[in-house]
Amino acid sequence: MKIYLNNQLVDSEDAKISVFDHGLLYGDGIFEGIRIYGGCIFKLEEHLERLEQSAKAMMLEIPMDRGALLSAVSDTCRANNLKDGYIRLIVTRGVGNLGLSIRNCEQPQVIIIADKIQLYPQEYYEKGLKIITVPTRRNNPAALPPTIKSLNYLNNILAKIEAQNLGYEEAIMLNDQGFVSECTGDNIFLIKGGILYTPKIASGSLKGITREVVMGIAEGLDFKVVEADLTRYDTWIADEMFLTGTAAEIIPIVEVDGRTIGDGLPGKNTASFLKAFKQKVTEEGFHL
Ligand code: PXG
Repeated sequence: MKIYLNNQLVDSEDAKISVFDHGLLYGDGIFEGIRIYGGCIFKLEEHLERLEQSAKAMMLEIPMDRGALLSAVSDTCRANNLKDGYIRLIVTRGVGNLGLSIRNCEQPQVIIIADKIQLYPQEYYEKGLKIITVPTRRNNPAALPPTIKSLNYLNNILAKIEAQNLGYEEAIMLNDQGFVSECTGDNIFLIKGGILYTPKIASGSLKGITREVVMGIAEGLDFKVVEADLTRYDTWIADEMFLTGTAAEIIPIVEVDGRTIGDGLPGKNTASFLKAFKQKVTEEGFHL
């Protein structure tokens, strides 16, 4: 496998970075998870835009412009003959000394991995997923904006550990006001009375690219979309519920905190959203 590292494609055994990289020492870096479907990179421009915004927010200078990043991502896919899979684009603060200051980190590192995707078990899509609210709250945006897709995922990992300790695979995270924010690696949607609801970004969620795509699909399916302050109660009484993310695409939720959602089976509307999404990924994208 070829890895993109510092302007070149190297063998994975040679793709090594320094132990003094602040990405490792402090989680000081950013990333994007991107899908490639049938040789088309899905929403590449949107992912690059979010990466640039994450960089700007943490005063990290990506040493490449949009065009160079786009070429590097597609070159890495081509070098690995990857037509369907997962692309991990990472920018770290780079090598510095043992201190938090970013001033001595002179060269941010750009790393691109293009590999096969580890898909979620088919069972999740057929039977739906049961999830649970966990005590760990989503980062307060005033402390660490969840809109920055940083290498610092400990908040989400702690929530995932709590869910797994309780026998669940995914967790609902609330914000510090008690409103629903997101899951550990996916955005949340629910359908109630023919309206599609999702937590506001201000609730402390990532501005998911799949979330945006789903909101676009809703228009075509004649669903009104409302970004709202949602409570646990709102999720319990939903007619349908699903999660969205680059890896997950759209996963139906059939139980929250022991409460059955709808009739306990993946919802019909959820299936329509997934069908429309699948269609989009084959029709739209950046051709290699
Ligand atoms: N919230 C969080 C916290 C995420 O990490 C999403 C929502 C969904 O965003 P997108 O833009 O993907 O629709 C994410 C995305 C991984 C992996 O390898 C994680 C994500 C995406 C792809 C892979 O764990 N998280």
